[in-house]
This record gives sequence, structure tokens and C-alpha cells, in this order.
Amino acid sequence: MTPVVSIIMGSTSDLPVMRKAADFLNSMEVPFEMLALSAHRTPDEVAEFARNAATRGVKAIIAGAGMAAALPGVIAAITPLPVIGVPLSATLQGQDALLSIAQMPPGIPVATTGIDGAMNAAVLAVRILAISDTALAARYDAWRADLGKKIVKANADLSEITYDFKTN
Ligand code: RP5
Repeated sequence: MTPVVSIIMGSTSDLPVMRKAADFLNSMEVPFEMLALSAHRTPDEVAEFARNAATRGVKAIIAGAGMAAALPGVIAAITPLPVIGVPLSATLQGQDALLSIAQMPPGIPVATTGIDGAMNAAVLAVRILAISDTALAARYDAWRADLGKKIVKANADLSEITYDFKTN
């Protein structure tokens, strides 16, 4: 199988969060790869990965990083592919990484999720891929319809709660 999405992280210490992206891609039957690459510790390997990703058939890159989170931005500076950055809450509750990843200069965007938002990174990657893949779009639509059912159940649960002055 050729990977369509690359999930990149700076360290296996990022795996507990980044695994959520893998879980979602797997559930959507999207072939993906997982690689450890660090903008600061292995800069040459990051550049090589980013230069070759598109020609290897990758269509979107998810990159998670904490602290001085340069990884998504460095990849975006090299590849023509869409890069989705996941700020990780390694330090300062992830606010350092959030700003590092989101505040890219004009022309080199990184689509940035919320802190530790690896699942949403995968959801966004699926939505990008689904534009040109009707079978994937159908799987995504079915999953999304299920999300709505959670709210229907939540309303049923809330209706069980009684107060003297609660009207519904
Ligand atoms: C970041 O440095 C990595 O993404 C990770 O969040 C952090 C620390 O890595 P380890 O020291 O745990 O390997 O670039």
C-alpha cells in the first residue's frame, strides 16, 4: 500500500496524542505512514522527507510538535502539499507550540489544529482527500452522521433531568 497521508512527529513522546490521527485514518481506510522526524535534531532528514513526499504519492502531511514547534512549518516551507500542524502540550500547556505552528509568514501556511488536536488533523486530511475520492467521502459522511446522533442522545439524557423550574 502506498501512503496517502504522512503522520510526522518529533519524538515517540508525541505518540500518545498523534496516535489519534492514526486511529481516525485507519477507521476511514486511508493508507498512512508514521515517521519520527525532528526539525531540530534531524533537519537533513526532514528536508529530504519534505522534498520527496509529493512524488511518493503523499497527498497531505500531518505534523505534530511540542515546545519550539518548528517541524510543521519547516515541512511546509519545502513541500507543495497541504501541511496540518498539531501543537502538542509538552510544555506551557501547548501554547508555545500553538503559536509556533500557527504564526507562519504569508505564503507558507500551516493549517493548525487546537492543542493536542491530532484527531481533527486527520479529519481535515480526510476532508481534503474526499474532494476527489467519492468512496472516502461516503465513509466520512456516514461517520459525520453518527456525530449528530450523539447530540440526539445527549438531548434525550438532558430531558431526563428534572428541576422545579426546568421547562423541558
Ligand atoms: C519536540 O520536542 C517534540 O515534538 C517533543 O514534543 C519534544 C520533546 O521530545 P523528547 O525529548 O521527548 O524526545 O520537538
